[in-house]
Amino acid sequence: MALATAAMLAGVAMAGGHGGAKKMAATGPIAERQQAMKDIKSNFVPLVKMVKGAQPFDAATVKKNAEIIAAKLQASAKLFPEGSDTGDTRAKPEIWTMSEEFQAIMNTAIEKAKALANVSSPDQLAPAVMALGGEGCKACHEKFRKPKQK
Ligand code: ASC
Repeated sequence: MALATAAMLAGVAMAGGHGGAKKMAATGPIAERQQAMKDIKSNFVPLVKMVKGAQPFDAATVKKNAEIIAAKLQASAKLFPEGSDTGDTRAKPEIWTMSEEFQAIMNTAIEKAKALANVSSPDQLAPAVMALGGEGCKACHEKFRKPKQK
């Protein structure tokens, strides 16, 4: 558990590095889901900092951020319509060819976000953050997101 936690938190820290140059504002499901993922990330990062001890534990912030994450995951589940696999997107075709598995991971992520919202003590935080980041974010990205192109 300790090693897995450290590895995942390192991954999250690295994942925090992207952003950089702003692209032109776009519309449609691709842009909408990308914005949702950014919002999910910005709400997740403070909770990772709490796990690391870089920010004090605060149950109200955990609840608020996790509820936003759950709502944005629920919204994003509907932002992968047929035909939104081409253009400026790293979405893999498997999202549509294995859509049941994709939706199942989405549902797991939503479930884990809701569980995270119910965390009321510091000792519950790390496992709940790990479950969302690992079984939700990371599991889906590894299976259904293309690597970054240089
Ligand atoms: C993040 C981010 C992800 C997840 C993942 C969790 O902050 O951008 O994709 O956390 O790294 O393992």
